[in-house]
Amino acid sequence: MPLTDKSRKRSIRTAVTLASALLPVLLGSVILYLQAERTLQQSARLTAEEALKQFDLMLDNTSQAARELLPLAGKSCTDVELALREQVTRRPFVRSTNLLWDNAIYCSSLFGNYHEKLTHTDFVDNRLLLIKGNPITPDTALLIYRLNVGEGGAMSTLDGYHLSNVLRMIGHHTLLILQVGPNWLSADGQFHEGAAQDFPVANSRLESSHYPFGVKAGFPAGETWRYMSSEYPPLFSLLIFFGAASGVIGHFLQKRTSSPTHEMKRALEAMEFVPYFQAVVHGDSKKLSGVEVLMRWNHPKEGLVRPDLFIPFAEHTGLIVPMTRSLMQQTAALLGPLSSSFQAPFHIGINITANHCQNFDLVQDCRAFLEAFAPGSIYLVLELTERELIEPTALTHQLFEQLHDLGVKIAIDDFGTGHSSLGYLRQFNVDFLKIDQSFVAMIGIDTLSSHILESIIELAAKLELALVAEGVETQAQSDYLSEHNVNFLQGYLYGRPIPGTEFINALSDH
Ligand code: G
Ligand code: G
Ligand code: MN
Repeated sequence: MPLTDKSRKRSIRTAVTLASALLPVLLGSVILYLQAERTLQQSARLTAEEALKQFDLMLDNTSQAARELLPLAGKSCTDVELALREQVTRRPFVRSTNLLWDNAIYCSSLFGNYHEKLTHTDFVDNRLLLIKGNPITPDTALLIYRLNVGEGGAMSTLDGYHLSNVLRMIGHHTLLILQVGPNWLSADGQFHEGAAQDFPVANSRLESSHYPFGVKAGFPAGETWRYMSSEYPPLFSLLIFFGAASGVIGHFLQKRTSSPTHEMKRALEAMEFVPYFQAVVHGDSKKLSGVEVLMRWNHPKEGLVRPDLFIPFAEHTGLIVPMTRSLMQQTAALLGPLSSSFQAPFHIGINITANHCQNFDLVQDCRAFLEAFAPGSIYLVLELTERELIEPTALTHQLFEQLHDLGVKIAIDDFGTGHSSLGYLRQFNVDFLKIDQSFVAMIGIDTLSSHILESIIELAAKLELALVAEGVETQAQSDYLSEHNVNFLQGYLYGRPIPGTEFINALSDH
């Protein structure tokens, strides 16, 4: 393949292989990450629900004490002191009970007859208050439940120790806090003022429907990755396996798709094989007599590729046939519209190979080609190289007959380098001999080559075949060939092979 920059191709291929390996791993990781987030979200919610239920139960029990004591509010402390203590003993979470009158405690389970103005009056929903501690245990948070009727009231307090225990035990791996109005309690038993911040991962907040408090559950930053690394190693191994498999598949698929045949078929469909035109001039007047169509591969990455690099392969695979067809169609589309302005029949040379002579498709291709031109405005010349001669069979005999009937001319290309016999030249109805460039290059340099050249010229004259000299580069060669009556000249001296549009511009300039 004509691939000049192999290392770049290889690095692209490596990149594609890597991408096909990484893609499943990355996609899978994203899915696992989302799954882990979902799992943590559910876990946080369940934990919050569990804690809420537990706190509701504890408050049910505690509030019951206040409810039972409320009718005693206003009564003499000495008479009801025992009832207050009984509630404390009977109820597991109740630490103390109090009776109130006119927003002041007048009776307490701890001190009996006692007087203290209430310092906190900002109970949430008039019922619940979380405080940092009281004068007896200033560092243990307390949750106070209060009931009021008129001036009388009853309070029961719940020890923060029990609350933080619940937060710790239910929370386990989950971070959990209890929020009561503007204050909150963390699992370490610490009292905090202000609203608690949201947790970085899977934050979940629930409010009790019975009491004015809420709980918040969640996880510290980075928990999703920690969870994945502890729970998903088997899935990760599977992902890596899939990644490796997909990488291997990607690698082989690429190898397949970049096979030369595939690449050339792609190029054919993409119309990357384009015609270049090289002028052929009359030997005497040096006026333009026609062109030879030379194929070029306009490769998107490799640039312009010379035919010697891909034609042998195209011949080997038989792709040369559709490639030449495309070349003929493009040439017809370019030159056809100009044909009415051609004065003498314009020679258009197309190179064909033995592949073209295996069936009659070539006749159809030539007919379609000729139809694109004004009648009689061109000679279509098929150039057959002498390097590999076409075997004369019944089929080829018929084929060349039909081509002849169509008015198609035949040229033997690279003449002098092979060994075509007179019988061969006659059998294929040859019209032109194209003298190989190697003989032209030796004019005035090598006497033996000059002799061969002269014999070719004589032979052509005897057989009444027109002669074309190829590879004319110097004025001396041109003069020599004109003196020897060579009919047509082709070479850099008159013009290099140029793209279609350029050739048309040059044509219309003349
Ligand atoms: O165009 P360039 O100068 O590179 O030509 C190199 C060789 O490729 C020449 O031998 C020429 O005959 C051959 N070649 C160019 N175009 C075609 C084509 O369309 N078909 C075939 N079979 N050979 C071609
Ligand atoms: O089909 P054929 O093998 O005749 O193709 C002609 C070949 O000769 C093409 O490769 C074309 O580019 C090349 N060519 C045409 N004119 C000249 C020239 O003057 N000098 C040299 N060196 N090559 C030429
Ligand atoms: Mn040729």
